Amino acid sequence: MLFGRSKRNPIKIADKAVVKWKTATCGYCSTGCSIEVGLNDAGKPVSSRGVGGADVNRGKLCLKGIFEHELFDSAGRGTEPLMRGAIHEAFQPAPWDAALDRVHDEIRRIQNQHGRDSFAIVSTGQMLTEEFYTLGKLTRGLIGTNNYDGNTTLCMASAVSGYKRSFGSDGPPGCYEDFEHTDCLIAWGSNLPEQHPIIYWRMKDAQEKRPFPLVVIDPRVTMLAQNADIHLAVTPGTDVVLMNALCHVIFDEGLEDARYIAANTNDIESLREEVAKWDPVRAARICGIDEDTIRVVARLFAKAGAAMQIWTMGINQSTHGSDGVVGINNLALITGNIGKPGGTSLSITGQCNAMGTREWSSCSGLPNYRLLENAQDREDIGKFWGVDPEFFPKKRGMFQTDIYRAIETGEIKGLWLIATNPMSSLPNTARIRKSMEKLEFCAVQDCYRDTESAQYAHAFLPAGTWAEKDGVMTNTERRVNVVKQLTKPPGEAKPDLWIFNQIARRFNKQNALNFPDTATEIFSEMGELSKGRLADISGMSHALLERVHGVQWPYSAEQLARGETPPTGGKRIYTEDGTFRYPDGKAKLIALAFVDNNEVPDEAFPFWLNTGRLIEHWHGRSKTGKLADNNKYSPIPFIEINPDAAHELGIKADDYVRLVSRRSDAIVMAKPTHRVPQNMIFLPFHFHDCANRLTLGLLDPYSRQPAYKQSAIRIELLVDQVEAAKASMEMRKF
Ligand SMILES: Nc1nc2c(c(=O)[nH]1)N[C@H]1C(S)=C(S)[C@@H](COP(=O)(O)OP(=O)(O)OC[C@H]3O[C@@H](n4cnc5c(=O)[nH]c(N)nc54)[C@H](O)[C@@H]3O)O[C@H]1N2
Ligand SMILES: Nc1nc2c(c(=O)[nH]1)N[C@H]1C(S)=C(S)[C@@H](COP(=O)(O)OP(=O)(O)OC[C@H]3O[C@@H](n4cnc5c(=O)[nH]c(N)nc54)[C@H](O)[C@@H]3O)O[C@H]1N2
Ligand code: SF4
Ligand SMILES: [Mo]
Repeated sequence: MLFGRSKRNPIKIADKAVVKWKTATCGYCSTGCSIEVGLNDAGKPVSSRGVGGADVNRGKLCLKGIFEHELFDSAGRGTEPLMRGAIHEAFQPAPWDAALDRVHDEIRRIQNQHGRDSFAIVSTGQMLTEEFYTLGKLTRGLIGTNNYDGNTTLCMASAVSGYKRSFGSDGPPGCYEDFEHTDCLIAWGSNLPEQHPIIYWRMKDAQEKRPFPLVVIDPRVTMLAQNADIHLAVTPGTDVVLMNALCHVIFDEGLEDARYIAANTNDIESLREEVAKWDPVRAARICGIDEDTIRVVARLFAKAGAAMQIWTMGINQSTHGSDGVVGINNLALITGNIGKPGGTSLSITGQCNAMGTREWSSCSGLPNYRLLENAQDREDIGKFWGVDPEFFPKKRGMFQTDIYRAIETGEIKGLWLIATNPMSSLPNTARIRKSMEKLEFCAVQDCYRDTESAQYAHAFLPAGTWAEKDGVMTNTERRVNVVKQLTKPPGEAKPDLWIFNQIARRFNKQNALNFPDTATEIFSEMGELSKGRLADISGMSHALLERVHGVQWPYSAEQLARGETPPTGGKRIYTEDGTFRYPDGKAKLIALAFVDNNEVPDEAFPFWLNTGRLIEHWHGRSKTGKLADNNKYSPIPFIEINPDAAHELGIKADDYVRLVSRRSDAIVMAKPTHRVPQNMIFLPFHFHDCANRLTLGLLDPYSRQPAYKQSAIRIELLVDQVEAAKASMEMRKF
């Protein structure tokens, strides 16, 4: 008798009747996977698959990329401009010209009445680079407000600030290929298998071929921690103490790379002096990692031929986010692990184009890492754009988190939100709601009209998303990838570039500045501006990027002329002595004092509230909440809670509970799991009006990034489970 496979019906994959495959780059996370989207004979996108020949993903896609084509006609898309007089009134459809005139007129009215910085613009890491560049030109060159920032303040700001403090410039030095060369990997506050599944696969694949130890530092037993050789469940918010203790052991045991330090760094003495105070015995009491483990990890890291560190939000989203990044860079610098194969400090970025906005949006400065504080940079860009350099501010304006405080105080009266949803993503929602209600005018430009923030808009501008547009994105490893339009935005919705150009026309009455219509023209303008700079892209073109599935910057016109094939661009930066971006070419070692300023659990609020992500969802779920294939995995808000803690509180699996913080409350389902320690819960922040009702969000002093992962709460079991279920349903929205 035959059992098993031969007796079962073979799996049948529905024939989607694809007649043509077109390439794009995934628009969710910063991994930068190359996708092929299948179109049927009516030209409708019906299927997605990974591109085999693409170096990043080598044929693979994750749960989000594989269903990405479904979002083109998903529910809730914005299909026509909408306007209203006040936010309690109903929206009325409006012609584009009327909506665009209104945005222009309100910006100028508010600026004329209250000063040019009283209107703020908050952008994103989720548009295409040519769109960022155009918005930057419009804002810096014509509108002239200095209060212009991106949601990257919630995400990558600490990495940017830490890279600048250590190396003199932003720009991640390593690449994915480093996994293939490393002898030791430390991952700080990063859950790769869920948040960057294909980077994880690259890491795992490399590790299987050439084993190296993986050390994971995360208070949760994440999926990555389950795969670790050593897991350090650090006390939340104390990574800097652990970093100092690792440095302490390295110096104490003479494991540092003295040659590298002498040739490439300044200020070793002040670092030595600070870390001398952090012997593992003292550090253990604060960071919760025992002294022997600290010594083992320090030796493992320092003795490895090439050692690599990666990190994500467990470090950046903290009151010591910028210091945490500097601490990682300190460890890399004292062991000579920058710019060499397998030796790097690689920030894993967040949104698909978090890098593109850093390079080109002018949010914190001027294009291609130029600074408002630098007279030559202002001069150069002024000349190139045809703007009087005196029109530019001489230092950067407010960060997104400070813009909201300035709305509270009345300093800022108007706001244009582009591809970001602060009512869901900023900490302490009640406080954000008050600010949104106070605005004299708010424009929301989004591809979905049903976002929480659109409820506070006076004008809604419907935008295209992802492969409804043309342009490039830069991924975690500085690889510039191209997206080509596969389908048109729904209804009257328009690509963001079109919207910016239309608004620019209204400000650009004398035609002093040039705003090209197509992404390819803009890309060549950017190439001009990048010549000879750190992020040189002058050798790239859309056609080349499409053909080879992305090139890493720098890739200059000279490199192109030399004719390397296939062009790989700059795999690593800072590969030679003296190439850091401080004037003397050296990096800075920076002493890090530990300031214990978090809201910590106490008797009234005895649990740490840790917030983060799930593989199947994207942020506020404006996209994944509408796609059944994603949403089915976690349609309602829930917490991970330790089974012992649940037992003590009388909570059973799947009971609804009320979470209470000093700010507000939220109702969620309890899922007991040993992933979290007894004094912590983990709450995914994807659900409507939930996690950020509770968070405090203290800010990092350098990056102004909120500490989303350290707040204190208490948990109440709800007696009436039926009522509780209803209340929780309110939070699912989609
Ligand atoms: N599926 C999916 N993927 C995504 C996203 C998404 O929404 N969904 N978003 C993208 C974006 S924009 C970003 S920024 C990235 C985020 O990617 P990740 O940072 O990997 O994701 P998070 O879940 O926010 O947080 C990572 C880990 O930080 C840990 N952590 C909390 N506190 C501390 C601490 O004090 N120290 C340390 N060392 N660790 C701590 C948490 O326990 C958590 O496991 O993901 C990107 N990829
Ligand atoms: N509690 C807690 N809060 C957090 C975090 C956390 O870990 N915990 N993480 C923080 C981080 S790292 C991030 S990055 C932020 C993300 O915060 P948000 O930026 O607010 O998150 P999204 O939901 O991705 O919002 C993007 C919006 O842009 C729209 N959009 C997408 N593509 C396009 C496009 O091409 N054009 C236009 N015009 N619109 C588009 C989407 O529909 C969506 O409404 O959340 C932060 N908030
Ligand atoms: S890993 Fe990131 S870029 Fe790749 S398919 Fe998944 S969401 Fe898209
Ligand atoms: Mo992010």
